[in-house]
Amino acid sequence: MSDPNEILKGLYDETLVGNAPRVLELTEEGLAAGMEPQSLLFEALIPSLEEVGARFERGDFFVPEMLIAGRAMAGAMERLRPLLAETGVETVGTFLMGTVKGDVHDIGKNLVNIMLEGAGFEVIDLGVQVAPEKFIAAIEEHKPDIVGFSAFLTTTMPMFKANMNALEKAGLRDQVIVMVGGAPVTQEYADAVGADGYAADASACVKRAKDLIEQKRAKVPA
Ligand code: B12
Repeated sequence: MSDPNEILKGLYDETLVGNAPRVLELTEEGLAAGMEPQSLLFEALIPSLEEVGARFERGDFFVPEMLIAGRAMAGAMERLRPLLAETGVETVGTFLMGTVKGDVHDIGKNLVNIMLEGAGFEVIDLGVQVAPEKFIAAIEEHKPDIVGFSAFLTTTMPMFKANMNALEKAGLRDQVIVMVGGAPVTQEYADAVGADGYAADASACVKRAKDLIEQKRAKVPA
């Protein structure tokens, strides 16, 4: 198969049913046909996962379906990662990232990481279910420019506030820029917890992260 539209449709359909081997094959076929990695991601893989979420909401899909679709997408992401994150770019800053405690969703976070790496950030990923103490220890160790908290559940979003409190308590709040994000997060929520920045998607996150670093560097004399 080498027709781009058929490849995109195939990727969408096979991600929806969680056929990981076929998703990987189609990803290879798309790349071999000269398609852009971004096109595979934004025109097929992400819309498919959005449909998975919609079906879950309607009660047509359950957790296992969500899980296998997520795995199928993650397999393709592994293949696309080095292509999306072009190397050789000067380091813009250090970004420490993690999914908050109680939350295992990591596809959105991983996508943000890939885009940040591609834009020249050094990314330190703490993984999922990251407790406030772990964020604090990692900030003390790595001294990042930015820490990012990712949450995909309305029930885990309050962990942002818990993390902010832990930062205050450790005396680190002024030393690091805080960004928050994840499917249910809004600018209003980010403001309410006192974060410095929010972004709805990976490319907006890269832009906002760069702006926040520039603003901070402009304030602090070198
Ligand atoms: C795949 C998936 C799963 C997989 C996760 C696999 C994995 N490794 O991530 C599994 C099956 C494990 C899962 C489990 C659950 N899930 Co789930 N899951 C999803 C699904 C279908 C896709 C999520 C996803 O990866 N989307 C793709 C990415 C690319 O999303 P994105 O939002 O566009 O990401 C961008 C932004 O959010 C932003 N961003 C992300 N992180 C950050 C961080 C920062 C700092 C910034 C600035 C930006 C940023 O940039 C990203 C890239 O552009 C969503 C549905 C949906 N539409 O979101 C439900 C969804 C998130 N899950 C949901 C639920 C309810 C659950 C469960 C509670 C189900 C259950 N009963 O067990 C459990 C919870 C487990 C837990 N404790 O965490 C609900 C949440 C509802 C709510 N209001 O809280 C959703 C919305 C489904 C629904 N419509 O009901 N899930």
